[in-house]
Amino acid sequence: MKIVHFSDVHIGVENYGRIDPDTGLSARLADFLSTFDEVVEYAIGERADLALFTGDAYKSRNPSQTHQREFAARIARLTNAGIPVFLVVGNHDMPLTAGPATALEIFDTLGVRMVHVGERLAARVVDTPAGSLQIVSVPWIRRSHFLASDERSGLNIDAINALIQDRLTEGVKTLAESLDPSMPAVLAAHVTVSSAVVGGSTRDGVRHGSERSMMLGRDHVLLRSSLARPQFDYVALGHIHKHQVVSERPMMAYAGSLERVDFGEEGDDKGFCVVELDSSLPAGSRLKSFRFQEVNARRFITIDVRLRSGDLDPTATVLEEINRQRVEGAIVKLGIEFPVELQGHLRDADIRQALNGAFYVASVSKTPIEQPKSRLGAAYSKGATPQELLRLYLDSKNVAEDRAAILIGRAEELIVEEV
Ligand SMILES: [Mn+2]
Repeated sequence: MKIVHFSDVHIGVENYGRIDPDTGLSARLADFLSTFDEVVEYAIGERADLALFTGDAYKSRNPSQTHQREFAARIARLTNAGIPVFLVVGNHDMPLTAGPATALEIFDTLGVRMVHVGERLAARVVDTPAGSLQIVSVPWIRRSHFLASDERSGLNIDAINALIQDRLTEGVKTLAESLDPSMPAVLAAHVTVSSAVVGGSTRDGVRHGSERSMMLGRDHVLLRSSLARPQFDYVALGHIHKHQVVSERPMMAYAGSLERVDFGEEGDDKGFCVVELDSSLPAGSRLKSFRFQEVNARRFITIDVRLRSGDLDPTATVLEEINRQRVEGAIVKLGIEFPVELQGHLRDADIRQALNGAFYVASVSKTPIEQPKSRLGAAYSKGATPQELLRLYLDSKNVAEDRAAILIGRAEELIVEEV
């Protein structure tokens, strides 16, 4: 049984893109739809038995009609090819209050054949071309939906989250134990798992990801052990945009988002998971293969150039750095740091031209940097000891040698005390 697990499609994210004057649509919409198309084409081409979506179809909980049409068109391509689809409701698909519809329940309302919506914590059996599969769904949980107001009264957010975490853990355990061990079973959840790396990583190692900026408030977090029940042959996760395998027994993975939302995801691979189960094996051991299939997501590139004083052609140095990167078709951020003496020596038109092939130039920043003015500065940057720095300072102030010796002696006492 072949399962294509994808997640966090987020149709409607339109930053870093221009509006096409002919269609009135953002050029970024085409990006998000085209990676989604890659998933659909893969599933059809490889004759997948199930397309499993772990939440966040849209950016907005009130997606535009265009966004809904494009999402539905791709779901229809899957089902028309005979591939059943399971959709877990994510936080972006869900209204803030309990009354309004979720962005996905229209499929249930219309009774669309072969489309199943996991809008609550529940287990159900889905028929696939390779036989039946049990799916336990854990949609996003909103405090106000999940707990009655009297249960929440008097509790702070941490206590409410703890209650939700306990309930979900207990609920998953009960559902897992109720499963038929003779039939394959997967868990499909839109949730943060405590050991997951939340952010993407940039080249400088700073972690900050779009999922963090797209998540509002403080959310409940489940322990890996809450989901890693032995009854599951695979645990499909959504919500965190960075693809990652959270555990291997049972195999538990975030598919990750299909497109990068911001520069925090510059270094992250984007794609979806392909999971094969062998239904003939015993419960919890049916995973035959797992792999990550990359998609052709729009690239984000940060170019940092630090010019040195005495550079005779700083523009050429910047262009060289730009040309070393693959800016063609990318969303680019350029940062130039230059010594103040080079102020006014950069040819902006040439730099703009070098960025012409980029899909979108997010920013070009030019920051003048002060040069070290004294010997102190030069020594400091070399990692001199505090004693050496003090010696330099006293020399620069022309302090008499005998007085300098006393001051250095006192300083050493203080430094030793501090250490
Ligand atoms: Mn989410």
